[in-house]
Amino acid sequence: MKPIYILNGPNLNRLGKREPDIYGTTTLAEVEALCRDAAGERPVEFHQTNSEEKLIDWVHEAIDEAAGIIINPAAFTFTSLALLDALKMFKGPIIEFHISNVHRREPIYHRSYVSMTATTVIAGLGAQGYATAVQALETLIRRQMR
Ligand code: DHK
Repeated sequence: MKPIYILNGPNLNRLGKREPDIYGTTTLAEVEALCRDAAGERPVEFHQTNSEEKLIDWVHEAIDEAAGIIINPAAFTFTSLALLDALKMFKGPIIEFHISNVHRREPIYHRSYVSMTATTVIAGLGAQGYATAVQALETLIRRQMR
């Protein structure tokens, strides 16, 4: 069974301490455990990086290995054409995930490059929402949606 890739961008390593009024108190390690539990038998590749280059390298790895991608690009959502170009190469379903409802925040968070290629966007469910995203991705995979 091909794995799902769950990729997290900059500053998400600080989850739990970072602006808890926005991102809550769940740590990234707890998020990873949530995802693995929700995935059941489906193998999970779970990564976080503050480097745009490394995030793109993991997308390239997913292009060859993954059944689907959940990506929280964090700030790179709104800035990275390179990340958009990499994600466009992926043939399977992509869920763009944000802990917060980015559309209810400052305007700088309203225009996502990643949304131009994502199959669907989940935003505002909080960190617990990663489990929902894993379940949703499994459905997209089984329905062979892109
Ligand atoms: C996380 C970030 O780090 C921000 O740059 C985004 C996103 C929101 C989130 O809600 O997960 O704007």
